Amino acid sequence: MLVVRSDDHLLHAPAGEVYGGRLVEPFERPDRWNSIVAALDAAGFTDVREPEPLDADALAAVHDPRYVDFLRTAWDEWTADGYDGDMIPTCFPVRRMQQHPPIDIDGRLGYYAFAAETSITSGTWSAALASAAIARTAQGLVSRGESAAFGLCRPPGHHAGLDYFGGYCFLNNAAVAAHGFRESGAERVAVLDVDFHHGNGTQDIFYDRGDVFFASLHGDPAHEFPHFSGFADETGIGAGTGATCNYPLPPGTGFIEWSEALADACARLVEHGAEALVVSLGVDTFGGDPISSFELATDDYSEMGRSLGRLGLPTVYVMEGGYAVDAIGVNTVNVLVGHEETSP
Ligand code: FKS
Ligand code: ZN
Repeated sequence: MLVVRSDDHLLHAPAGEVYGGRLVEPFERPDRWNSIVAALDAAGFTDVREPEPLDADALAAVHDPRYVDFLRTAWDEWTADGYDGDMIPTCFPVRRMQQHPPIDIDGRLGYYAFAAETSITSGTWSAALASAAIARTAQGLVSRGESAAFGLCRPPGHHAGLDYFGGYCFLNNAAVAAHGFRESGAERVAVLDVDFHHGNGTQDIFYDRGDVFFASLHGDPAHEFPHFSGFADETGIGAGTGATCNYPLPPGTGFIEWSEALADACARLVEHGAEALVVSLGVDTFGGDPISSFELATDDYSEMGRSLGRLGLPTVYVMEGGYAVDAIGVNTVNVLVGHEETSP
């Protein structure tokens, strides 16, 4: 399987993450990438590509252009205001407040954020842009005939919505790939999100579209981040009615129960007539993950990959979460190897 990756991820390295009332070392940090690259190298994934620059309309298709402009200029505006720390949102437009982006950068930061654990730094825009370009490049390679490709995206993307960031995500890499498949001629596309956390951003972007089916298996939002999205009764609206499918699962979920949900999601995406597949691949479902509560084991990821490969669809994997840094490499690679074992 082809791998697309870039050193530009290093440009996004926030100093801290607001967690438990403290500023801690971010869970989503650059050495995650190294763990995955080491495991890819060890497993012989030697066909490695750099991302091609993203065409101008690729982001506008899945994000509000004003939000993209905000991300592009945020750091310069922040430093022009005299701040020298990372950008951490602190004031949000909740119920009954005005839903308009103000002029002040501190206000716009809160307006475009849905959570405060995620900082914007001097290099965040460049890293996020490279990450989206990785997803788009991987999709392009698959649309031109590769059966599958892995985009080692960092920062991740599935929490980034039409016009908001949070949950370590800025640009929605999976959405860029899914829309790319549509542009390249697939009539119907599926995004399958196996990260521990609900892919609220991807759901948001495609909620009213019938051409992109979205299914997510995740920790029940009654107990887990992102807290306000990912319940079973969220099923799409308008033309997208029935094209969103959520599987909230309880803390402690192991591979047997998880696999039942996966089988259902796979049946649904096949029923939907998907011609191409984007997998939001997070491995924070691992039992040893420090911020999640599922109990998957390293071998389970091989079986997961075999199930996904059996779908026989042109497939782009985009990296999402996973924080047990020593294990995320082998867990990720096991999915890709499993896929190759069963895909035609
Ligand atoms: C736990 C606090 C959780 C934020 C978790 C963000 C998860 C991000 C992710 C992504 F794939 F996007 F990276 N804080 N008590 O893993 O879904
Ligand atoms: Zn996650």
